[in-house]
Amino acid sequence: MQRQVSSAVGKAARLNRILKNGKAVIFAFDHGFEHGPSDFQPDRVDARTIIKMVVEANVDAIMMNKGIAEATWDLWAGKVPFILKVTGKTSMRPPELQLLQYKTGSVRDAVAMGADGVAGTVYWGAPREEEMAAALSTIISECDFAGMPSMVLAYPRGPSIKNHNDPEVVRYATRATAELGADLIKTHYTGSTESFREVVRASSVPVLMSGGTREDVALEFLEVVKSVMDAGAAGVVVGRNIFQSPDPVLFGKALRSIVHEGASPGKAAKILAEKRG
Ligand code: FBP
Repeated sequence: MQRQVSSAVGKAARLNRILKNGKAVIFAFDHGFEHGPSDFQPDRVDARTIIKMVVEANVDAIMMNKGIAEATWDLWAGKVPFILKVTGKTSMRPPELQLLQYKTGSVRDAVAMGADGVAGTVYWGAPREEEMAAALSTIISECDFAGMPSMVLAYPRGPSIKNHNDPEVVRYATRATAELGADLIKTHYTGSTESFREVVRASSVPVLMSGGTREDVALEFLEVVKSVMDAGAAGVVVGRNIFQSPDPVLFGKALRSIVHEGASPGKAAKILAEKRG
């Protein structure tokens, strides 16, 4: 085996903490910033309530902003890998600025916090795409230097994007992200196993599916998760479908059964009916 320099070792060690046998269920928890506290049920608006649940569900990593990570560190540190989100935007901004993410943290913060990864969003196709792509390019370089995995949320979004689930635009967005040098890519479902397989094939690095708004019928979401896993995805990055579900602990476990054990959606759905003591 060839000797590796320290930053390559650091990146491999951290990536192996996030991806177990190359797969992961990552919990996305940046909604308090991107959408506001109205995304959370009233009895779950305290971030600690949800973090406790997803730690119990044994998710493979949690992606969140700096302040929430600092306020909850005692619940997850040393138990669940942490990915620091370093870009964002609020939904309060004027409509013409909704397609722009700005910097909310740094790779230095991630190193200081013992993070296992850094995440940021690019809206491919947005009028100010170049600012977001340039910011992510710098973040990726800093991550490479620090031995820190980078995960890019590759979202096609802009005036010429009619449908952000269109297989061809998703495939273009993920390929452009891979060309920037991201280690992990999070993107939208394209509607079928066959089309998502083409997204995975064109991306060269692990691709994970982004959850989206909560499906009322849990089985339908679990079927989508199975579809992307069959397409060769490395897993899922899910927020609302977990934290808005009747039982986030069981929902997290159901997702893990598909991603890590290849369970059928029907078998995973049975987990949701289990009673917890
Ligand atoms: P969800 O699974 O809840 O969609 O979370 C994934 C995510 O990318 C979050 O990280 C982010 O806050 C949100 O979706 C963005 O949603 P949108 O921009 O579509 O409102």
